[in-house]
Amino acid sequence: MTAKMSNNKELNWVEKEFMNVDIGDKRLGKRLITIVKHFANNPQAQIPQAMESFGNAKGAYRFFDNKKVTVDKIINPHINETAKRIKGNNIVLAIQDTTILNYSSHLSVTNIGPVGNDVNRGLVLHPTLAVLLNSIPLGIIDFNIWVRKKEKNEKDRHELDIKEKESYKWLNSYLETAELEKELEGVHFVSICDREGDIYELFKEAENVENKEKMPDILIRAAQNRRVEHPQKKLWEYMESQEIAGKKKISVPRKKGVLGRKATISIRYAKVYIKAPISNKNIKSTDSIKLWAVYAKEENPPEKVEPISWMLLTTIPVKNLDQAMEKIEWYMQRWIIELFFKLLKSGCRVEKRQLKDGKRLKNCIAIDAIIAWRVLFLTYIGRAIPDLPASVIFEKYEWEALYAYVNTYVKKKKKILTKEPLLGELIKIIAKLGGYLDRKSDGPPGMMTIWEGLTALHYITAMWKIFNSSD
Ligand SMILES: [Mn+2]
Repeated sequence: MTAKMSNNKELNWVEKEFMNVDIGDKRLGKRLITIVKHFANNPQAQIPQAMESFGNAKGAYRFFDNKKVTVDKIINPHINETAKRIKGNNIVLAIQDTTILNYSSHLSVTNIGPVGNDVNRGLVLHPTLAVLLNSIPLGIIDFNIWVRKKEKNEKDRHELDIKEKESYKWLNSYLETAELEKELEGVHFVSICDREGDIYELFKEAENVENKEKMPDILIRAAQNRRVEHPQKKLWEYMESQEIAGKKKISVPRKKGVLGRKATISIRYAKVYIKAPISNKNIKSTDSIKLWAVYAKEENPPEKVEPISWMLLTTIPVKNLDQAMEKIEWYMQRWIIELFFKLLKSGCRVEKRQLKDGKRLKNCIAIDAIIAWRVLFLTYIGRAIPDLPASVIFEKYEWEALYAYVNTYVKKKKKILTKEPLLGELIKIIAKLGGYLDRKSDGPPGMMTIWEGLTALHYITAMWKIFNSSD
């Protein structure tokens, strides 16, 4: 970046997002903003290329290695800004999940640990995203990344307190979400977990009982056929015995080589009393926990397709078919966090980061996570509220530059932009720069085309600023 460009008075989103950064040293805060800006402009690139100069690249490496720099200090300004974005909303989904970052192919990386099997080494990442009911991801509200210790054997694991187990991550995210809820009046969170989050201790924490402070609700896909206080004795048997309340058509998103499709599901729901597991000696409670179960099952799946069969458990009362369907829709929003992981891996290529130490990698991944969130945010806000004025998200010089480029270079017309464009329109043009074709049959632009388009926008804007700089 030239001196001229950094003198520009208009703040871009990075400066706003990191307005209150505090790493204990002003220069480190400034350095962080420089790194985020460069990563945002060229997310696919390796550090030396993204940083655009040898000095900046060296600065980035020093930053990642600095003792004062931690993942929390990098991510906290973003969490605070996310909290501001959450304010004013009523129900917000707090979607948590785990992904493994595999660094086995990088030899001699220090401070990483076992992942998956005995051969693979890497880091474990467990973030929580705040997502609105219309799918807009407002940001990260909790972010944990760690080195896994060698797993204890199955028998010893049973003896452990939940706090000693890796599965505590689900509870930890839930409790952090509860803390945030206290700070945000009028906001209510629903913590969403996949099957791995089917943990009795989490139910206990979230349970609604009298004389207990209202906590965030949970919506979890069950994995275990738990004992229940009903004649059928087990959760699945109990729910199978319920009458089908109705059938609905849902869209199943595309997944690893399997195309997206429409599926008809039958829906059952019921109040359920879950018994405490007997195998765990650390759980003393003998009382059952009251939850609601929503059981969605695909009755006639197409051939060679894994049929949908979701057993959802929630603390939210489900008393009719609409409420049951609503919980299924909320659970399906969990897909957003899978997209977030995809952006981190194929967009930011976090597993290709050439850093020789786990601590440095963690700091770098915290930045990549904010970049990935931003692209996801633009993708969904462009779809959900396309009629917003563009200035809500973009700076004036960005759309001026974009329109000047598209009108004179792409369309070969000297049309001058007279008024501010709408957000949806602007995002579509950005996506076109990234290869989006915008044919009648195409859906709204996807995150990867927006991602590519943003990189192009950066170069267009940089040139525009050079030619229009007044000093
Ligand atoms: Mn998972």
